[in-house]
Amino acid sequence: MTTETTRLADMANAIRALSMDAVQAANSGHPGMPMGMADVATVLFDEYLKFDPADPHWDDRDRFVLSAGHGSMLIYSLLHLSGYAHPTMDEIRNFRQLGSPCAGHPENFLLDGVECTTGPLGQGLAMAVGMALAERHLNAKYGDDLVDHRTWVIAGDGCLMEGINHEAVGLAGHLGLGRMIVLWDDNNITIDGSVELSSSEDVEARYRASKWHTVRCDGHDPADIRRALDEAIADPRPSLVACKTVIGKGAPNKQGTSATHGAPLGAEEIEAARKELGWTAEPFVIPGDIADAWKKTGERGAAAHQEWQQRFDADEDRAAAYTAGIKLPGADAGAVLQDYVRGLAAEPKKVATRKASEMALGPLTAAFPNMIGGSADLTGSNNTKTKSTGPITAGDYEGSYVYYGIREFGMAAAMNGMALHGGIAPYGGTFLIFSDYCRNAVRLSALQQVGVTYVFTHDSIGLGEDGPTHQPVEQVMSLRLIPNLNVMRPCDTIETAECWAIALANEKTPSVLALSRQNLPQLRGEGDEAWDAGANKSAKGAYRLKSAEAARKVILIATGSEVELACDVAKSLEADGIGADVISMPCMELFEAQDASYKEDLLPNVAPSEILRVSIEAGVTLGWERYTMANGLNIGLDRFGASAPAEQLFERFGFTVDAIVPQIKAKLGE
Ligand SMILES: Cc1ncc(C[n+]2csc(CCOP(=O)(O)OP(=O)(O)O)c2C)c(N)n1
Ligand SMILES: [Mg+2]
Repeated sequence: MTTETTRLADMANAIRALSMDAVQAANSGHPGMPMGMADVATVLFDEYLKFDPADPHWDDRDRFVLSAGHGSMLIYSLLHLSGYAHPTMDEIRNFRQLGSPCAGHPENFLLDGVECTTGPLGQGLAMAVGMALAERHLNAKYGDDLVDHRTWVIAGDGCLMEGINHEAVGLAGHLGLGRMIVLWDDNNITIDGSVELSSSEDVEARYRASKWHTVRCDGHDPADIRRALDEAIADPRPSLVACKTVIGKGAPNKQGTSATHGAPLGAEEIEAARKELGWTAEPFVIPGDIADAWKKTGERGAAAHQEWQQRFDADEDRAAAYTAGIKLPGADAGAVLQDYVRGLAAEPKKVATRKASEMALGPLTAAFPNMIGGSADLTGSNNTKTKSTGPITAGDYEGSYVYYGIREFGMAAAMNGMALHGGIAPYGGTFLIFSDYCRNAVRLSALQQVGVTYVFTHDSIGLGEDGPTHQPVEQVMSLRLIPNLNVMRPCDTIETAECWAIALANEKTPSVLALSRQNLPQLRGEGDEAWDAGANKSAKGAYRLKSAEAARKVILIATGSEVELACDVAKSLEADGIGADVISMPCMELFEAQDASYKEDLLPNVAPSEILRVSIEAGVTLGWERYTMANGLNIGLDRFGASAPAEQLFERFGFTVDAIVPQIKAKLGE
């Protein structure tokens, strides 16, 4: 072996040793994948990846995504060995233990260098599509001098088998994202055993059919890996590099079998592997010359980083334009909407909240060119496109609207990738009912703390004739179950604008806007003539829209399209001398975050016999008891809808003054 081959083999074996020892110490984890892909990852980091451990946030770094997140010890080893401040060796020793940033699967919020949270197979690769798209978009705007990086992915058989892979690959191929390169750990093994048990697919043919370039290599031969990577870089299409590997490579008795996938190798096999690899160092000790080799690898990118900084500094105007252009809207969104909202106060508009969203997006997308919108083939229904948002195409990445096609999951994951890349505020639409198609990506938005805005329209039986397959019943409430997700269901034009301002202001919390298909009257306006961001009532999650006139006996709590109904119910009750507050609650999560006195003011803690609390929402009632309490009244829909015009459905399912008022009176004993 040449010294160069020995150097690379030693470096790869350091990954193998750390991986098997950390998994053994934790008595849980996945040694097979890191051991199998150690050689490929070593070549990638040593010669190809543009990165600088001294500044993990350097904008023009290559993005590296470990889509096969179960192989987390691979990325922890790479980060540690190449000189990132974290993880430290102690943190690796505490792999999978409470307090260690070396979590079971890589979490973007725990470690610099972990670009996204992976583990749910397929989504890392799909997020990488968004990262690669963000790079091309910013490159089109600011040029090669400032934006010129690649997106590298390590993916396993599982990532390529998942349905989302089809969506991601289709989108990347269509958009010609040639700077995305997927290194497939083609080891022919999954948990159950051989891939042949479950798949006969010609993966490469599928990729080629989707306008990808494919190439194969021996994943244990550095020269062959280099050849394939060079070919992938040279090809203008996105590339799939099928790296033929042996899972668990180096463990003499278990390698090549699913036994190495997700269990410690055991003391005996680790002993045998140490012999096989010629690795004599103690667990968690890296011999000096190998540590030095890795350190050099980590220092390689400093020069490129410096050159980038010089280019950045050389042109002040360009640097300023870039810095301003990648700044997220944040709290400025409220200011941008001010004149628009004041205009609504002066001149109310009766429109669907999906239309109100489009109206708010008008000034927002004009003011913030880095808002990248899109829809999963429902642009005209989701009202997500504005005059300012031209399409992004393979020939022109400068636009700011993505035609995602019928790829809800792919869209949501790509939006996560764009947000994680940085410099972009993504939003995208589909019907609320199909939020279930992309739900795990919505969950990952929340877990990863990224500011993605989901424009989910057609939010109830109010969509009418399309029927129960399309009518959300449980979706709004079930989205509320996801931590760190603001689920907002505005009732009119002004609340919709307020919700947009909230969504953009919360850069670490994603938002769902649940919007109506049907027109809704504008209930707000009075007192909003001088609206500004500080007057955003929706920001408290709930507020009193109307106060009881007669002695208060009822508090009506409603969201979205049912706030109008709550107002009508209140009017009817007042006519009979029963005082009723109406509380609009566009966002439960934000209301929960308010202090006790604000909550107590809205929902005083008195017995239902004194003040009855009633919720009205055209969806499942489960969960509303939190606000209406044991003896409250919950008006909702605990069954599937039906196919008919919306007005008939609201009538049929009891969302009328005539149906609700008697129930309230009965509860009050009147
Ligand atoms: C969406 C999803 N489904 C199932 C799993 C559980 N899981 C983790 S790894 C794995 C097998 C993956 O096989 P492969 O990608 O070939 O990994 P290898 O065994 O080669 O390391 C499965 C089913 C998961 N993490 N995500
Ligand atoms: Mg596999």
